[in-house]
Amino acid sequence: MSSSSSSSQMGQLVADKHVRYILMSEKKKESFESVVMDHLRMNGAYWGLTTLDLLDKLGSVSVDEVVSWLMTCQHESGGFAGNTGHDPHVLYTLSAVQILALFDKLDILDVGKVSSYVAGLQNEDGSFSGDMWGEVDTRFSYIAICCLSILKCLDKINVVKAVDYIVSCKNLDGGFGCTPGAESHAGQIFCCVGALAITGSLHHVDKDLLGWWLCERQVKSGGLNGRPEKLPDVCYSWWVLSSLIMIDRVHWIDKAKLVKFILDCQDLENGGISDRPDDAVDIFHTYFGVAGLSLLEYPGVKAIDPAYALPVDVINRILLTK
Ligand code: GRG
Repeated sequence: MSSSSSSSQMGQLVADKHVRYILMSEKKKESFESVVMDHLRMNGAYWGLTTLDLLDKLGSVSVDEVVSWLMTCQHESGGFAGNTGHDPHVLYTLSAVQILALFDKLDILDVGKVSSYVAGLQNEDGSFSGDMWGEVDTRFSYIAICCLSILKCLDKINVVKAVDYIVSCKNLDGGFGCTPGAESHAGQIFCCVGALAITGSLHHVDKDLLGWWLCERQVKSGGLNGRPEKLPDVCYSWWVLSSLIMIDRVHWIDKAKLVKFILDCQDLENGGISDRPDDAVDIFHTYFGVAGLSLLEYPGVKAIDPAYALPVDVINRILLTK
C-alpha cells in the first residue's frame, strides 16, 4: 500500500526509490505479480526500462541479459511474444522494437522479417489485426505505424488506407474509438492521434473539439480520467496529456494540479506509483506516472516523445540518422 498522503516528502518525485522498485520487481520472479504478468513480460520490460531511461538510470541493467532474453521471444514469423514460448502479437512486437531502440540495438534485428510480420497484419480496409486471430482495433493501427516508422519501413503498408480507417473511427465529440462507431476513450485517442501524428495526418483532427473533450478529463483532484463519469487514473496522465500535446492544446489543463495528483500516487517508502492515491503500486502505473511527469517537464526527468512513447534523445538518434 502507498504511504503517500501523510509523508513530509509529499511534493517530491522519489526517483531513486522508483528506480530501486523497478530493479527489484525484475528480481522477484516468484511473486504473485510476476506470475500473473508472465505472458506480458515484454510489455513490463518496456515500461520498466523506459522509466529507468527517463530517470537516466538505464545503465543499471545488463543490456546483454535483456537483449538475449528478448530475442528468445521472436517467432519464425518475425513477430515477438510477451515471453519465451508464447504466441507473437503486435503488442509485444512494438515493445521489443522499443526496447532495442532504447539500447541502440536495432541493428541486431532482421528488419525485413519483423516489418513483414507487422505489415502482413494490415486488412483490406486499412485496419490492422493484432495477430493471426484477427481482432481489429485502432490500438493495432498505432502499433503497426509506430513500429514500422521506427524501423523506417512505413512504405511496406498502405498508409493512405491506414489513415482512412483511423479517420473512420472519429466520433462527433472529436474523439476516437477502437472501431468505427465505438465510444471515444482516451487510450484509443492516443493511438489514433499518435498514428496520425507519425504519418503527418493531424489535419484530420478537429483540434479545438478534441482538445475540449480531453481537457474535460481533468477532475477535482487534478487527476485525469479516460472518459466522462469515470475515476481518475495515473495512466491517463499519459494517454490524455500526450494527445493534448500532439494537438497543441496542453495549456488547457491545470498542469500543477496534475503534477500533484501524480506525486500523491507514489509509495514514498518502497517506490512505485499507483493508479490513485493510497492504492497498490505496479510497474504500469510507475511508467505512466513518470512519463506523465516527463510530458509536464518535471525537473530531473528526461523528455519523452508524445507520439513514439520513447525518450526524445532515442527518437532523435533513430529518425535523424539514415
Ligand atoms: C507505446 C504507450 C504505448 C502504447 C502502445 C497498447 C497501446 C499502444 C495502447 C493502449 C491504449 C488504451 C486502450 C489504453 C487504455 C488502458 C485502460 C486503462 C483501459 C481501461 O479501460 P476501462 O474502461 O477503464 O476499464 P476506465 O478508466 O474507462 O474506467
